[in-house]
Amino acid sequence: MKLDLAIRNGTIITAAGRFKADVGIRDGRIVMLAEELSADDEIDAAGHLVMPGGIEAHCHIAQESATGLMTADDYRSGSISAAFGGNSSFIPFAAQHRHMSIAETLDLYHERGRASVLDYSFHLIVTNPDEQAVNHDLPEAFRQGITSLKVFMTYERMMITDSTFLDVLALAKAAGGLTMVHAENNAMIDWMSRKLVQSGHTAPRYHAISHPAVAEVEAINRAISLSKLVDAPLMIVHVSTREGAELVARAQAEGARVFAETCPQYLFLTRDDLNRPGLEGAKFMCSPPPRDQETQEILWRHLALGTFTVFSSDHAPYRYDDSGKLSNGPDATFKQIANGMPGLATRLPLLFSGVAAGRLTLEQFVALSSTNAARVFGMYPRKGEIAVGTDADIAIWDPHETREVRLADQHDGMDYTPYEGMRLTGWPVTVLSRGERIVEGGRCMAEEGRGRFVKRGPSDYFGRPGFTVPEMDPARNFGVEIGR
Ligand code: DUC
Ligand code: ZN
Ligand code: ZN
Repeated sequence: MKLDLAIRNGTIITAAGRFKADVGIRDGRIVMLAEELSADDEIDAAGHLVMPGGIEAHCHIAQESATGLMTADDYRSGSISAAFGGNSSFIPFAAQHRHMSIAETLDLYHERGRASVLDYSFHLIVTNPDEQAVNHDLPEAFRQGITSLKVFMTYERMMITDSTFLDVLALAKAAGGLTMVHAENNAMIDWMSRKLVQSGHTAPRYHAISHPAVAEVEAINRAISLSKLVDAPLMIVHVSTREGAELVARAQAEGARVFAETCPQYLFLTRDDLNRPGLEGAKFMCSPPPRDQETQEILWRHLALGTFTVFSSDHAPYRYDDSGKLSNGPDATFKQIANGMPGLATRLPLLFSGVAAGRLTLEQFVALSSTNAARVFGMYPRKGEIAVGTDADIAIWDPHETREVRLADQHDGMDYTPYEGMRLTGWPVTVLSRGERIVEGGRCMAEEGRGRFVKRGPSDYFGRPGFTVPEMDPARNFGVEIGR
């Protein structure tokens, strides 16, 4: 068979194992895995690792915050930055604000997504799950291949009640999808914040204090309990605490379809990073906030144990200027400063440092960076796998290259990186999307708009049987529709 491209002499790593083979690509897909392939166009991957391109499953691109601040990245710059970071596709959020219908929200983000160089989908943030949404708009979104939703348990302008959370969980379950949740107790944060601000504690470092670990732990416990009641799958995003991870692990051991994500900021930063002069600490403000070194160690362990299904950047880019962090001026309190930090390009090199340090195997790296996201978000095996028939979405890594993270090397719209100066070993050298080189030799070769919307299917729940609450037996009572 005539090939368009052959990747020669590399070591292929998948979530299931590793082997030496060449990769034959034709019409954007992998068509052969064999020894000694040849093509007119070849990439020599000797000494390099050939892995599924990363799938960034949590990032905020061309998204207005609840207070109207626009992120510093649109789909062009965001996707290019992600490509430099070893990603071949990404799933940003399409965020409903309360004055918008779901249909309007999706139209808006489909328009924004057109600029992407990566293949993309959206998780739909739902802030107003009224009758029209639950009975019509959300089922329609699932039909269009948007099979994951996100809800908030905090932020007055975004949060939903526990009761509507149950509606969303049951609905997503019936459609074979997945509900994601930002789990923090709103009242605890609000109460802490008021006390701090009233007593003049307004600097960025008080942001971390106003989001205590217990606020996350309480909300994770509640979210898991709600998902158990209706036996519905749940993904807890950006878990930052030891007890939070332990609640997830326990629910998984019970068979519940509970999944979780953690992010680089919880492994590489601590609350001390917020403690800088003036408003400088705002660069490290995100919710939930970074914790401490002991927690970092425990979260690394839960990554290796499989408690976390995905490792995402939570790229939420607000510049350190008046378009972002400083939009409320130099005297802003921590409550008036946008939450979030960049990380599209650094997520995978940071995670790879865990391989170099012996914390993770290469196979775990692939699972956490790509394959698991493809599975749980309904894109597998087309994405996230190296096998005959899959999209040729491939990242070729040099596991020995050591580089320092520097703002000057970033391609996003930001004016800082929280990881400035970190020396990391292991970097992507060539990234392919559907067989096309999108990054090579430090250059982006992709044309704006080449990315395609990926129509996703049902989630793969990793064989978890679910968790049935006896009182909620749908055969005997008025239960929410919970077909398996
Ligand atoms: N939650 C996120 O998922 N990202 C940024 C800020 C937030 O609260
Ligand atoms: Zn969140
Ligand atoms: Zn986020």
